[in-house]
Amino acid sequence: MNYHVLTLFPEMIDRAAHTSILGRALKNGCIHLETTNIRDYSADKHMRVDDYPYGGGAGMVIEAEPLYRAYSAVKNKIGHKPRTIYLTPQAKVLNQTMVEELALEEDLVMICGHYEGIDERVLDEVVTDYISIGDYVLTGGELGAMVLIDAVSRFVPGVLSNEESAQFESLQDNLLEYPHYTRPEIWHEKKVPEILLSGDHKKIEEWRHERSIERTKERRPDLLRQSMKVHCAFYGKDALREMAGKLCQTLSQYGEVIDFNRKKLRKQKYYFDSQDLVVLLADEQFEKDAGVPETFTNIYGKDTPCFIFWSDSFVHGIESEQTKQTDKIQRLLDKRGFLIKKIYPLSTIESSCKETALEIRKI
Ligand code: 9D3
Repeated sequence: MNYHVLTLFPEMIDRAAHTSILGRALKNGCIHLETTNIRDYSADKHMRVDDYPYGGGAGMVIEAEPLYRAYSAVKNKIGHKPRTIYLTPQAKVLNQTMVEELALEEDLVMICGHYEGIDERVLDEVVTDYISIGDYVLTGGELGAMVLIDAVSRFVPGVLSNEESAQFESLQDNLLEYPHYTRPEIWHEKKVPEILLSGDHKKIEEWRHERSIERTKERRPDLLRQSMKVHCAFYGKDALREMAGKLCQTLSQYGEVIDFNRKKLRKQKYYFDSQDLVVLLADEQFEKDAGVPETFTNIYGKDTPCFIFWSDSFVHGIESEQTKQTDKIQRLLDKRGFLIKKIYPLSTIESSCKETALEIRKI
């Protein structure tokens, strides 16, 4: 990942970025950072880059031309029009989904304003994304850029060690994290919860999930309303089990994998509601065996969002027989209360588990 920051105060970025985990990542080359002082591109003999606002009012406005020249230098280095973020309070507030999506870029250009703002005309030409870091007022965009760099870098391969890994995020399930404890067992007469000493991993996981929900209810009830339970149901060859497992893990810390290959599970009825997210995976085996709906006839939704990964021949099926079958199951799921969000070819799941997860989380 290459970060390019255009700012009037490059030392503010440089200092912060060369510390701790980011400092290590810069040293070992996982990330690169180049700060450009917009002032270096001033055409003025006093190196001035701002002027009074047309229409009057308090403060100064950064001129279009110096910023444009600083930007062009970076753009030429990159070789194409880059993803260019203007940090501003007049924008959508950054969240984890946006962070993970930005982490897929090779280059990120960030523009930091100071004073009242920047001439709108240059922003119109170069900015691809407007991002705020929260609903409060800062003195400039530098801390915003720093927050973005910090959050994005956690998803750049090699930045975090295995221990620090971004695999299981506290925000991944829209639930807050459970409480943590370490030695000693008793501190200020407070004992560590008994269950954590039991060694019963299943019980511990259940306990942690309950504490997560409890804590979210108390501190962030707004998150709870948006949180989803993920179920990945699959039917087909053994390879699917692995895919379903991997996707489920990427989507949710507490996701559930349902194996429809087991006859017993196929007989059981499944009821989902609108807080559930159901992902169905099926390969050609499904097409051969079941005659279409048999396998997924026992699932019932209630405005339940649903993603389907279908064997590629189904998705791209030109032969009318296949299209008919896809239609049939689509109608069936629709009647059952599922909202089919998207149907993907199964092959895309393997190559891009991560991108797929992001796509799914956009709903
Ligand atoms: C005092 C001037 N304000 C008028 C009410 C407008 C204003 C301009 C520039 C307010 C703050 C700033 C500087 N802030 C940022 O550049 C900024 C920011 C922020 O202030 N809050 C949240 N996210 C961001 S990202 C960049």
